[in-house]
Amino acid sequence: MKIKHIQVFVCCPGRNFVTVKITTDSGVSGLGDATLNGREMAVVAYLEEHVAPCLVGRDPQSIEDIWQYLYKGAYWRRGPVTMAAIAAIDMALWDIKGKIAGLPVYQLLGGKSRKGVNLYAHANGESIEDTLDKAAELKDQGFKAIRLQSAIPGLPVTYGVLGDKKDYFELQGNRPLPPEEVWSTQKYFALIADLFAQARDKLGTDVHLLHDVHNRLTPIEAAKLGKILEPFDLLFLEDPCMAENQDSLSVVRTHATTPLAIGESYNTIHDCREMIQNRWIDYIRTAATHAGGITAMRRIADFASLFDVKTAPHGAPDLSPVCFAAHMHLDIWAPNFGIQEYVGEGNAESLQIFKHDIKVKDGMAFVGDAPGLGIEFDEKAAAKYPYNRSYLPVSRLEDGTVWHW
Ligand code: KDG
Ligand code: MG
Repeated sequence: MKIKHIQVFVCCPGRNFVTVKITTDSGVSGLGDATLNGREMAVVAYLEEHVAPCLVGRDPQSIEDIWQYLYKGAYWRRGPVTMAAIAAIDMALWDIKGKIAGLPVYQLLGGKSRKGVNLYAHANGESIEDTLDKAAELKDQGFKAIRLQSAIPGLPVTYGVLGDKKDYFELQGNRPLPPEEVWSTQKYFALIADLFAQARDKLGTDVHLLHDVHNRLTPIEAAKLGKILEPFDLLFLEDPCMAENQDSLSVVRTHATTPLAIGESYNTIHDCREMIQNRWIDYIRTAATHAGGITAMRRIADFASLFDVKTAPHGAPDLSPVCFAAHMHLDIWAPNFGIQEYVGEGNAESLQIFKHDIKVKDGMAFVGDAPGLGIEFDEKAAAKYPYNRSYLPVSRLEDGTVWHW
């Protein structure tokens, strides 16, 4: 069997998604997600110009060899563009292998380690009250883990809260240039303990609470936050500080027992190796699309398991349903799986394009038994929603200094 052709589709059913389809000479095809929010077309060019021509004619079953060929062979290793391209090819090859074997991908990984995949949902509100009303609704729907984000009084827009957007699946910053947002650590600290104190009062102790800081704090501020939140028993605190220096997390660790999660923007095992082997984190949040596909995620999960670190894959609305399907197979297999981020099944436009057999009930997802990844892509429906250039926002402090978004 040989790879016959590789196509790259870009569609925008609310969010931009880059989808790779590999077709073999026997007619079997596979899908991969290559979406890199705000830099989509760089990955498209990388795939079309530099990857696809090298793969036509190769054996699609040699997943590991193709992964190594693209990673080591290019000389230029790592980075979000390269790794999103490798990831999409890798996912599509696992999809093909499953279809050839007549097995869902989780069976190829080693089978199920659990009956379903625990999810955490998002409660985002314009005030503490609004956030907690939404959290109570999610709890009633059966979610046992909820991420809380609340607008910060005195700031026009807050990360994780809708602000001027209609819904979560709408483009962020659908404007000619990146929107700019203002950040104040002081105003954030004035709100955050109250959010979690009131959450425990209203929601009780039988629900897991989570929170994403989105890299806004310095290491010592993050340590202070971890300590302040200890009484509210979070499942995890995500991205408390930017950890380009991985040992930033050791500062947080020294002062607080609030569990830490990081990794949604990391591209390889090397980006998180030190923080895993030093046990500076509790959950690794790499995504199949941004960290090199199923092959790389399996390696990260196995490495993390040696140090009691659990997996908690990124599940934002800017990862396509193809990535979510790949995560389902990894999550149901990984012996050290922790929890999966879940923002809903997507909008009506996206559901026309991506058809899958994943069922969500009582805060848990159940992966189907279709061979491969269990996801289909409707090319005609996708063509109705062309690419729409958009950017992630840029953050500035109140004095105008550019800050971490
Ligand atoms: O593209 C960036 C988003 O995916 C990110 O801001 C979402 O932090 C995020 C999360 O935890 O879902
Ligand atoms: Mg995050």
